[in-house]
Amino acid sequence: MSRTALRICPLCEATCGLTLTLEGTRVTGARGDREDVFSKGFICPKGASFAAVDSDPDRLRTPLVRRDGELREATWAEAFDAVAAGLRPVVEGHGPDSVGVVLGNPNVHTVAGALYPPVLLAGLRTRSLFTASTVDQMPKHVSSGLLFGDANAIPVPDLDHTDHLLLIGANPLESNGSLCTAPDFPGRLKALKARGGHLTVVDPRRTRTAKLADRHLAIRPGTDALLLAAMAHTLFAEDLADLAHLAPHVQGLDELREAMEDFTPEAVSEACDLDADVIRTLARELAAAPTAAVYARIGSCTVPHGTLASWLVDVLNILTGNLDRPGGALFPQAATDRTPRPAGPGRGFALGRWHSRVRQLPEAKGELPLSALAEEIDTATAEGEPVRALIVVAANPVLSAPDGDRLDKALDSLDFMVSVDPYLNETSRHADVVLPPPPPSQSPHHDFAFNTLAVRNQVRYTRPAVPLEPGRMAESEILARLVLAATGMHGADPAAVDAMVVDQTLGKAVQEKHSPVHGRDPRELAAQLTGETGPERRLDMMLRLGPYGDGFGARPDGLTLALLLAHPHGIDLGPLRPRLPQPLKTVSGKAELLPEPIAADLPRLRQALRDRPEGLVLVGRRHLRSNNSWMHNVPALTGGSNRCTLHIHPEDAARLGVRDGAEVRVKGAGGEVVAPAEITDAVRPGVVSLPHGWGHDRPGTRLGHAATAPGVNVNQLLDGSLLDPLSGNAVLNGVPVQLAASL
Ligand SMILES: Nc1nc2c(c(=O)[nH]1)N[C@H]1C(S)=C(S)[C@@H](COP(=O)(O)OP(=O)(O)OC[C@H]3O[C@@H](n4cnc5c(=O)[nH]c(N)nc54)[C@H](O)[C@@H]3O)O[C@H]1N2
Ligand SMILES: Nc1nc2c(c(=O)[nH]1)N[C@H]1C(S)=C(S)[C@@H](COP(=O)(O)OP(=O)(O)OC[C@H]3O[C@@H](n4cnc5c(=O)[nH]c(N)nc54)[C@H](O)[C@@H]3O)O[C@H]1N2
Ligand code: SF4
Ligand SMILES: [Mo]
Repeated sequence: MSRTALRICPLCEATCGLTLTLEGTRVTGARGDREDVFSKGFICPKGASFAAVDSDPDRLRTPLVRRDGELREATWAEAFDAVAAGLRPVVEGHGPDSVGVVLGNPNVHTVAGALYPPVLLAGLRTRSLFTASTVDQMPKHVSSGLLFGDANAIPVPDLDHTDHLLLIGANPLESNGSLCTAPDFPGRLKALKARGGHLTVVDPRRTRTAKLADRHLAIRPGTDALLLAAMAHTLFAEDLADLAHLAPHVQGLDELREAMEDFTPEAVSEACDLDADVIRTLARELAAAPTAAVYARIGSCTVPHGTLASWLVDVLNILTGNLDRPGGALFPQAATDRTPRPAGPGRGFALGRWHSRVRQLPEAKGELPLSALAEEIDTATAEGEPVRALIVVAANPVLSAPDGDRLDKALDSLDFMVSVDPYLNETSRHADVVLPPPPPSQSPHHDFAFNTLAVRNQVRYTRPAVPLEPGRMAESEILARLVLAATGMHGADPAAVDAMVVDQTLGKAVQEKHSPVHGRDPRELAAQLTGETGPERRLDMMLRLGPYGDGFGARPDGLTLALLLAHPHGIDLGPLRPRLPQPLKTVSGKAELLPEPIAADLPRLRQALRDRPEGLVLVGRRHLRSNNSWMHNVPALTGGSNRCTLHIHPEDAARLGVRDGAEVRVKGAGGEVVAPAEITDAVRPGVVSLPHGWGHDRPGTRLGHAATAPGVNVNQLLDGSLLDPLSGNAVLNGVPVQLAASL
């Protein structure tokens, strides 16, 4: 007999509510949940393929442990014994920094990934932390850290209310949005236009999003910071800067005006390949719109001036008075946010508190660049121990980071490696132990991360749609046991990990004057927690301490897990509201418009005014039915237009003698790949495009379908040397390449 169950989709940042159809314990279908308070029935082709993603026969069912060089099926007990035996001698013999931790993208899409990695890092005390953030959005964290004093205070565009959206280096019609959680992003953009709003898209490719726009500017890759600086310049030059309600919360306006002096529209025009008049128009329109928001993503982050571009996005929102007002860009307030402390000066944000061993690259937000992972393993220096053991959770850096071939070799040289991953793929094949989490249908879901980036405040939780299959272990228990094995407590009850976090959190909360539980007894509070599992009790605790919480009885109508469970389609908490000055945690207590590290990086941007790159540059692209490196194994999500081809403009193709469909050799600093050409004027002249996450042709993986159309690894064209210096983020777009017809 078939039944249905609700499940929030974990496959992208849009967090749509799904209604799953189940036969017994098997998911057979998925449709949008029309009653979901946020997504209201929206679903995309990926979500519609939830069943196929969930039941992929290549998903691992048992742990694997390497014996005599071979990965073999093992029991959970054997696997964790092997983890403890592999990690502890490295920690004890070489110190905690010799154990690297690599955290990948799906950690922001799972309950376990939100709750346990912080405990692992605190327990292990390693500084060798590498995450997908430094091939993605680290520039935004750094700019928010410097501007607002909090690396996680990221304003999001008020999509549903704005009159004017300037959208840069993002393609939400395919990606469904990023650092801006908005189920049905396409519908929201169409609604913006339908209410008379204006959409400008800046992208070197004429994307599906660009086609929807009122204006599309095909900028030269890597030059958005120049464009935005020239817009800021124009606002000052034409006396259009108007901070309005923001004036009391901002400092450094005069210094900023001076810093923008050189960036006239004429000065940047040639580098950006945009008319100076068009740049002026963009600035004037932004200032004139009743409300407006500038929003930028991957194409503006993964470039040499990623932090400057990210900073300028918020600078423009501030200069036009659009930050922190409805219709502009606002700070969401998630239900599991910590109890907001009273406004006032904070500790600020520091960069470079330590450095990587080999290249001396500064940490950002406690992380070292993923681009430096291979060298931190394979290069000996006098400064300290190399990374000898690796804990990889939900990451596939062999494909997602620069120079996978070098990383491949480096991983092979480790003393020990453990991967928490459902697949035996390009990265996990190097592990000594693979710990497979259950498929999403067997896991609970709550968006700890994405609710802090959502265009509407709301809260939803879904329990596992089906029980754990026999032999499966919940990912939260896998990670709790991993924490214990890594920190010398192998064999202890994994529930102790949750209990410890609850004790520490409540112990701290009762001491905070602004907390609703100030002065109470933490044991009495802990006894009130409800939930069937450790993660549920922790969610209950966070909700109750949070900004909408019941404060453990202090606000009886407030949120609790029980209340959330009584609302299976979620609870709407209203539109985004102005919050300043509360989110500011800078030392001055104000938004600091021209922080010192930014000012020190501006000479590099001035230099870029004169750069005229010759030859072709490479950019990426995402396909609607893809998700980074791990969905090419699902037949329903591959084929058709989702192919690993090299997009090239007809003029470039003619000049280089490249025929449509012919194999082309692409060379970069890190290596070369051969891919079929797809001639299209959707990409501007001088730019070629390859998608990432392909290259499934390495031996020893278990990705049967992906291997039938492996594609090539675009990141092999990179050698890891190109970084945004402030954030350590890899440069993945605007990369110089050479082309030659193959054979
Ligand atoms: N050239 C180029 N490179 C890029 C990008 C680009 O635009 N261009 N984009 C970058 C971006 S934005 C990102 S976020 C990174 C992503 O980089 P990664 O996070 O390294 O890559 P993913 O492909 O997302 O791989 C995630 C891994 O998690 C596993 N996984 C899936 N579901 C689960 C789960 O529920 N639990 C666990 N434990 N594991 C799971 C998958 O099998 C896979 O091995 O790639 C970056 N790389
Ligand atoms: N279908 C699908 N959805 C996804 C993912 C996926 O792999 N597939 N990945 C998820 C992840 S991890 C992330 S981080 C998000 C990313 O979400 P988005 O940021 O929307 O990602 P992209 O679709 O890669 O869009 C980036 C755009 O930037 C353009 N671009 C490249 N270089 C430049 C430049 O120098 N300047 C400007 N202005 N534009 C440039 C590219 O042409 C591309 O169209 O998507 C998420 N959603
Ligand atoms: S848009 Fe994202 S969250 Fe929504 S159904 Fe598609 S993949 Fe899932
Ligand atoms: Mo990402």
